Amino acid sequence: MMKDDWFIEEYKDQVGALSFRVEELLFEGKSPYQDIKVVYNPFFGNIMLLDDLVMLTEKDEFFYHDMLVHVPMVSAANPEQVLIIGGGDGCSVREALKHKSVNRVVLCEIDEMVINVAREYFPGLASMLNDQRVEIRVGDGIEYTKSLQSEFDCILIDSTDPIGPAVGLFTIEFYANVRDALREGGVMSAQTESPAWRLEDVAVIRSNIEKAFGNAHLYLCPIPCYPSGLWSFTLSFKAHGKDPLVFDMERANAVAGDCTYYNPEVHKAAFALPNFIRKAL
Ligand code: AG3
Repeated sequence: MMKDDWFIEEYKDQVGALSFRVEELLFEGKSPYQDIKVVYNPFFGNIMLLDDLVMLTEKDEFFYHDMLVHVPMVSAANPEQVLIIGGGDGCSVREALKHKSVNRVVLCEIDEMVINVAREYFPGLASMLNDQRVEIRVGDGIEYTKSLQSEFDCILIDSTDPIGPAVGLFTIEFYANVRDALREGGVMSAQTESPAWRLEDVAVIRSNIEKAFGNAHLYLCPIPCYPSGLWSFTLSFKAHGKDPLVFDMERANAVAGDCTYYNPEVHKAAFALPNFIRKAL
């Protein structure tokens, strides 16, 4: 919500909030799925809010997108075809295309307005949406994945929180379809919420992923602009018995040269889990 010239994202049960001073409200619109706002803050730059939840800021979107994308990409055997569910802002597309092996990226975003707003208010972040290797599908990622069979090397679930239209993106059925949509050697990574403030939810989501894949490796990253500042992702392999700490070092080093957050050491360290999280999983 907005209060005076502050944007406030209230935390669960309204015990606290994350807030930014808003110098200017640049855009406000209602799509069939959500309320979309773009606000400007002199430190963070343009900020995208969906239903009054922070999705990204120009200044620090790199934490999230580097870790959502590069960890699975260097873990996949040979990522040529990439599917991104959600991610209409284009940042995950941009990161995926940093990998030389990629020849096709399908972006399946349910809300066309997110894509249009990204193009207009975040042109620097969204520019790779125009790359010729990118196929944009405006539609429901749940329905789309149902129709796929062994097609992608890497699938990235760049979703909003598990509310509204995104609830279905956190179910065993959906993750099982994602698994079927992967080729041999394929890998999935999903954003899986804050273990600091929604630990029970994180545990349920991770367990859903494990039920579908037979393996689910939680990893962490600080995200200063999301509630609590601590975020989780979950990596799963189509194949069984894979070690998440074994990945293509050469490709990891190569892409790290072009990253603000990601490097191979950060990749390994991200899988180290604090005791309270270990205990909950
Ligand atoms: N995906 C949203 C992650 C969840 C943020 N949650 C929150 N602020 N309560 C971000 C999409 C960016 N590509």
